[in-house]
Amino acid sequence: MYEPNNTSGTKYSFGLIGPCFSSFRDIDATILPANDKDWYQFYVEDSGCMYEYLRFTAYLQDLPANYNLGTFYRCPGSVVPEYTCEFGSWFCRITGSDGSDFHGCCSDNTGTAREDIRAEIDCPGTTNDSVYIYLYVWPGTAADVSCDLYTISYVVQ
Ligand SMILES: [Ca+2]
Ligand SMILES: [Ca+2]
Ligand SMILES: [Ca+2]
Repeated sequence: MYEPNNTSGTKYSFGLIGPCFSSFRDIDATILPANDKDWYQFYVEDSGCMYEYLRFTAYLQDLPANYNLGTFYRCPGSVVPEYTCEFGSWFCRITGSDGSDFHGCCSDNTGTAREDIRAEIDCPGTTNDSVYIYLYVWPGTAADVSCDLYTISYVVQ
């Protein structure tokens, strides 16, 4: 139901999340056919009742093969976000389908191990911490493919 979403430009958009309450969601989808990639996006609006930063947690689990998770953050305008990468995730930057940079946290454990990411995200120079969040799932190799579902669970606080 989320396809086609193989690039940052054709991501599936969930639209607006929040404001002012914790938000949870599960996404169940497949990596199929081989080399499928899945992009999702949503927008978190800061209407003044958020903390000084946005805390975002995502888990990619129930993996039938070696899949990996990236989460990328974009502040309004061209402001580059400041953020941490926790739960064993690492700072990563990739070039999107429109040629622009995506800054975020990635996790690429081996085998069918789950991928966990937590980030505290700040848009510097403004008290408005509204942020676009992108989720990116990609397979380790072309052999990492299955008709069984993976699950992304995420929490915005
Ligand atoms: Ca897919
Ligand atoms: Ca896809
Ligand atoms: Ca993995």
